[in-house]
Amino acid sequence: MFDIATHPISRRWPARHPDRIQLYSFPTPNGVKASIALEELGLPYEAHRVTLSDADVKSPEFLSLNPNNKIPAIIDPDGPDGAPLALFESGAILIYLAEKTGKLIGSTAADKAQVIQWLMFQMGGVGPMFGQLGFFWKFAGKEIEDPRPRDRYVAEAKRLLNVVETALDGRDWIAGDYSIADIALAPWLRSLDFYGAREVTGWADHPNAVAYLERFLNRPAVQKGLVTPPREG
Ligand SMILES: N[C@@H](CCC(=O)N[C@@H](CS)C(=O)NCC(=O)O)C(=O)O
Repeated sequence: MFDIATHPISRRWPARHPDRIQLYSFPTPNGVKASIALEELGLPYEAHRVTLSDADVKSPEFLSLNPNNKIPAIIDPDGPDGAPLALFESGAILIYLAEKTGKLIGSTAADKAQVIQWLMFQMGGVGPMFGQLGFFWKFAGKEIEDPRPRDRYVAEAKRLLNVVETALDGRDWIAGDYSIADIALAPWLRSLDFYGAREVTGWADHPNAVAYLERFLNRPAVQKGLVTPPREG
């Protein structure tokens, strides 16, 4: 059992409201999953900005919470059996928060299995592949002359986009009802715009996905979660 006040993370990012869930994050597609879920579920929380710079994510204080040096991470002071719980990996955080509240994770065992299926599809497929696409299309990897890595991730992103497009036929949300699977998936669909990769992946030719993202972005909790914690300030 630990105390938020004495946890090493608090040396750098002290809690003003230690009774609330502490969120350590930055508004990237993975980071906003946690803030959007907290907003959607109405859980009181305090957000700390941990940038992607080594000075933050590789600081001893942050590594004490996530040895994998990636945002998001949380501490729930009121975890299972009332003991504090520290957690990293956005998918694990989404499942934990949904189970804590009994919301956004399906109401039957079959629904829950579908939600987890699409959540894993995002965690193991869309996130890593779109992330690599971003690297090879927009960031440092675009200077690499060999076109094969770029082509590979463009093709994989297109393939995944088609899976999403087909799955959304006749449904508003990826697993049926709105769930943590949407909170995981939609921010990554949004990232194609940030990567300047809408055209190359044929985004506009996927009307179900386009309407889905708009539906998601219209939710007030999503709008709040997308800017929490603020990038600057
Ligand atoms: N599988 C992890 C991935 C998290 C992740 O990639 N976070 C990125 C920002 S989107 C990060 O913190 N990068 C900093 C670094 O790698 O140094 C999750 O879903 O939580």
